[in-house]
Amino acid sequence: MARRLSRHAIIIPTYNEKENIVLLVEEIVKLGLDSHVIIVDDNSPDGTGRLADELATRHVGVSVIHRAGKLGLGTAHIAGMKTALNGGMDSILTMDADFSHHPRYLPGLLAALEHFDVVIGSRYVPGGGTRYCTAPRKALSRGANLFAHTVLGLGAGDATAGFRGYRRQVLESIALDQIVSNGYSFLIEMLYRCQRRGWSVGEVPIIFENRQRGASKISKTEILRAMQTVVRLGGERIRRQSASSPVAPVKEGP
Ligand SMILES: Nc1nc2c(ncn2[C@@H]2O[C@H](COP(=O)(O)OP(=O)(O)O)[C@@H](O)[C@H]2O)c(=O)[nH]1
Ligand SMILES: [Mg+2]
Repeated sequence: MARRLSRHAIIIPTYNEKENIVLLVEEIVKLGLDSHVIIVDDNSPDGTGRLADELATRHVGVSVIHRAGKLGLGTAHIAGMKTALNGGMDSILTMDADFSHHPRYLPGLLAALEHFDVVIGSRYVPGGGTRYCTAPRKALSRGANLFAHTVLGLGAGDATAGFRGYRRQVLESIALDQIVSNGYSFLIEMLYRCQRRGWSVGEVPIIFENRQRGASKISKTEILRAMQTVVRLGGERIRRQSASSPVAPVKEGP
């Protein structure tokens, strides 16, 4: 029987999420999971960091990492991951603060982590989907996934989702400091590195609901950077493949 994972970290990066953070964390706490919430706030001008501190005072299972300014989604995830690893957590989950990744899916993600090394809360498996998303937003997500599948050979249906769980061994196997992508391309690069290391990836269907409160931080620059990342990793992949065998394609190793 699979080992029960006893201690989980839930990392929530925040930038101007004052309308969401308290509601979200209170809802997570109510679930009564054996988990510790780590909020990574980048000195949000709207005071999210102060609200996060109040949550940490109210709940022992909540802590906050404060960073000096908007340093990006990728490094926020990494900061949370390092804290979770240092704290001895068995599994590390990541989710957005805006309820697009609803806490109701957390138990399912944790259950799936008993069978897979990495799990994704996925829009693009049977039973998954999106709600209240605009056509351009849907097209962007579909396009980014298509690009990541074709160029990087990523197997997961939803390679750009930030709703994930990793077993601690997975994160220990990846040189987090060497990940150069920040922002949204970080999510693609992480998945690429997990797949290359041979870790198993499972997907749990979720309905991704576009945020009802606060504003999205995704920008045109971020989208461009994500495309550049896929091209860079695609080049790395081709170089690895041609170096490993001139005759036949070889399965990618760690
Ligand atoms: N700490 C931190 N959090 C960020 C940053 N950029 C975005 N976020 C958070 O990351 C999550 C995803 O961002 P969001 O704007 O919802 O992106 P979208 O869902 O793709 O539109 C949210 O919880 C944001 O508050 C950042 O630079 N630093
Ligand atoms: Mg969002």
